[in-house]
Amino acid sequence: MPLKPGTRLIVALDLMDGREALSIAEKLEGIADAIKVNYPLVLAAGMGIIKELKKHGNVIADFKVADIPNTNSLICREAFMAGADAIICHGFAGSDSVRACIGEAERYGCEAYVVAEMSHPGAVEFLQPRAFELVELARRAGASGIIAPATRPERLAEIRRRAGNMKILSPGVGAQGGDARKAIDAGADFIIVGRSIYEASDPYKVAINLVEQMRR
Ligand code: O7M
Repeated sequence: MPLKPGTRLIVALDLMDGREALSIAEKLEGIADAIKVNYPLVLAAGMGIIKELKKHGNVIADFKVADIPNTNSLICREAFMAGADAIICHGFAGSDSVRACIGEAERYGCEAYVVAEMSHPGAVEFLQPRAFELVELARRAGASGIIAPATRPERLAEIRRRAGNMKILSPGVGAQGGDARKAIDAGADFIIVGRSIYEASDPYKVAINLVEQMRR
């Protein structure tokens, strides 16, 4: 199902234990607009975890796909067949590689998102100087949205101006120092939050608090 802004919260479950991930997903049902799975969880628990998590909401497969078009297609197909609603790919591999992901997404009635600029400090070395071009590449290829950093709200705002109708998913809130409200004010449609939710003694409380900050 396409991602629609409800609470605007996407929870990143970067856990190494499938049962723990499922237990948190269950607690957050209805609060998170989607659950994001990345390699740590899939490598530890297997691709079957995607179907299990789907019982509690939309699942985004954050495999940051960055290969030749044929390999990208094969990876996306596996993710969608496993039940993912969306895939995340890198744009730096080029427009043909991105189009391969979008093509598979369309075939399965799913979505593809492209990383424009990452949230960590090292992103300024290679990604940031080309981020606006990556936004343009994603827009032209027909991506559903892009990834832009909550850790740099001023960059997020610049990227929003260039993103047209594309949705912006913004990681970096909490553990990486970004702020939910500032990310939304800068133009993010969704925030992606991992550690500050799944490492909390009460993940529900932290999640609700973030959602309230974004509503204010
Ligand atoms: O809140 P955290 O820092 O524990 O987790 C953030 C999540 O977002 C984690 O799953 C990262 O892999 C992901 N992420 C970033 O932190 N920075 C990025 O630039 C991009 C992503 C991401 O989700 O890309 C799709």
